[in-house]
Amino acid sequence: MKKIIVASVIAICGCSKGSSGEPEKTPAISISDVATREGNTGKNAFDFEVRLSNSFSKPVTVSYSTADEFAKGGEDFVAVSGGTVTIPAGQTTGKISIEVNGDDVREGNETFSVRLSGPVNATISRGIASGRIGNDDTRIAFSNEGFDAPATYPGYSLLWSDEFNGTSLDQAAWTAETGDGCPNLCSWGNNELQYYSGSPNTIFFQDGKMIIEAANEAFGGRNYTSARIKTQGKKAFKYGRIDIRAKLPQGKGIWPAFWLMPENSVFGAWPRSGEIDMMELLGHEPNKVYGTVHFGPGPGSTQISRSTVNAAGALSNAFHVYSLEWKEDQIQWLIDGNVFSTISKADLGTNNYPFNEAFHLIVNLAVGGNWPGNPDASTYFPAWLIVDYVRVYQ
Ligand SMILES: [Ca+2]
Ligand SMILES: [Ca+2]
Ligand SMILES: [Ca+2]
Repeated sequence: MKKIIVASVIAICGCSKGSSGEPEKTPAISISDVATREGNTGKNAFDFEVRLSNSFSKPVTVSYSTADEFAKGGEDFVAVSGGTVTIPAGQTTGKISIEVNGDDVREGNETFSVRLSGPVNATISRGIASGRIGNDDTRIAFSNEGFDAPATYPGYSLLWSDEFNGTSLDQAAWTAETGDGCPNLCSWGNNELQYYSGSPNTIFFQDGKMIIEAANEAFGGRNYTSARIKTQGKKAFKYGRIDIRAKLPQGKGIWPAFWLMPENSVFGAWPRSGEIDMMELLGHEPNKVYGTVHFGPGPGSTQISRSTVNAAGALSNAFHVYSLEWKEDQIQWLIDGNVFSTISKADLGTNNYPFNEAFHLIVNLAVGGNWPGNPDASTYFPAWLIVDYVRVYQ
């Protein structure tokens, strides 16, 4: 009779009976997140704790598997499918150990997940945990392959160059702009999402290159950090040839640009004094480069914009040289020495031609905005704009 009563208790409350003779509660399992550094060599254990809400008189088992997020099984960690962990009777904690592959290459802080299923003698209260592999590296991996410009051109002499062979930004030539454009030009006038933090994580130097990094890192009220540098007040140019050798990033919502703005705005506020966009790329069209001029009476822009497609594929695959050939009443855009757009004074029609004045250079890496659209789940961060040199000939 007593056993029948106990059985009915089990049926009603899902309880079992412990050694004390009191009804015991079926435990609930939860798994905790892990966030730790990647490590630089070998395999490093990321230990996920599984915990029972209460001890139980029988062993508890639960299955687990890993799932890729930006961290990929086989590449960043050792994927597990159908693993099992047992928490012995009377205990409340167990451990799921996932092996993370260490390396010395700078990456984003990538995550994967560990998912619990099929509990025995327990229920699941928190069944998905995040494993965050923290970047602990400083150097990015890239090759120097690609087009390189000649060092000299007939009829030109080198006026100024930055070969980016040092370890910091040349303050005599460049200013790193900070902020989100507010209050005067919030979101830099384009609904861009990044905050130019000015931190060494957003501009760094490696192997004779300047690297601008856009990261999905919250800062200054924005969800992304990046960098923007300009020569305003330090280096301004009128006419000549400008060569910039660079490897461009790609990905939805990634928007690198080399562009020029008027040093003195002698014809008034934008766009009346003009804007020359030497190179722009929208990360979802990684093989296409745009060259544009903005002009006109305003307040909106009148523009002439042309593009060219790199037949060899994404411009992130190799270095290319982006150039302007700029003369009185004419501007040409080139990639790897080939002209893809020519604009002359006559093309502006009855508009004032503002491009026979001095302009300064801007190099930036934007995230999101009206033209490229915003990043999505496919966008890999960090994104890197790798610049080998800027050379100005006259
Ligand atoms: Ca590492
Ligand atoms: Ca790494
Ligand atoms: Ca260089």
